[in-house]
Amino acid sequence: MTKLVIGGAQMGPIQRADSRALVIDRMVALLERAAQAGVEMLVYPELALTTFFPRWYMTDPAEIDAFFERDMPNAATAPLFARARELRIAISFGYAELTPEGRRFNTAILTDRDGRIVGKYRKIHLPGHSEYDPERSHQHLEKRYFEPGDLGFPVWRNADVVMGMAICNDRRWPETYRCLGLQGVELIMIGYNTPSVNSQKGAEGLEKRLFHSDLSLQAGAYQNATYVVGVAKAGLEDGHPLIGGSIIVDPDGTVIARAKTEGDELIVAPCDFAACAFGKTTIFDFARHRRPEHYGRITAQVGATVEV
Ligand code: CDV
Repeated sequence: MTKLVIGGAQMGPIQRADSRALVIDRMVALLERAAQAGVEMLVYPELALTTFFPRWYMTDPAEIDAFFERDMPNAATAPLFARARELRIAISFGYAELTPEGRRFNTAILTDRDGRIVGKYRKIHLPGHSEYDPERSHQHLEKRYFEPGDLGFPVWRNADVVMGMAICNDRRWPETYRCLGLQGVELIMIGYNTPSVNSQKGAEGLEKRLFHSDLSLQAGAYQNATYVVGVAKAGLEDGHPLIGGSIIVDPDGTVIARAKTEGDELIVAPCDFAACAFGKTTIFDFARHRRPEHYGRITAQVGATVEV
């Protein structure tokens, strides 16, 4: 069974005025550190190339378009792909995707160790709202700038490991992990941008937000007997704080690496994918224990209904 050294490249804040070139320099610096640490698969955050722009209410199409990538790789990201290929490190990172048809997605890509894109995921659980909301302490306009992903939850065999991706809010939904778990996933990579304060509940601050993040990532790993890597964009971005708390979780649900800062920081864990087998063949042996005849509501129904 495969062993792979996994890295999480947590990124500190990216300000609205920061250029793509500046961000790519930081991503390459993290890649170099990862190479020194023997990392073979490196995971970057959601929307890694820009500030978390859904906090801004914008109406000017040109202003919005400036946050989106039309091609991947492109001129700005080519140095990252080239260096990853030289160092033989597979990478995944998130970005805002504008398709040739004019569709917009919150996307993550996965490369193999030769720098070729082998996987793409488009965020399915888009949080927030689509119009300016004066009731919130800050805006979260993902429903304005993106449409829900249309690629489902695919997996890829990469470096001999079954890998899947999800993005930020997806990590709070058990459906995400189970769709990947049903395909035998062994490594789930999840970038995130999570504000340190709940925009609709000011009393919910950093400590509780980190707790919910850990809780979600650890439960998803344990209940599907898979490694999970959660990687933050963190710190004070455009005056708005984002949680850090990047972690790597083993298939037993235990945190085996954790970021200590809210800046650019590498976390590393050597992962033995043989460790996925125990859970997958015992308590979470889906073929023996699942009862899908009782799970119809999960796909037939969206909102909760009280029928008693
Ligand atoms: N980028 C995100 O998806 N952020 C959400 C916010 C709404 C809290 C998250 O689930 O972390």
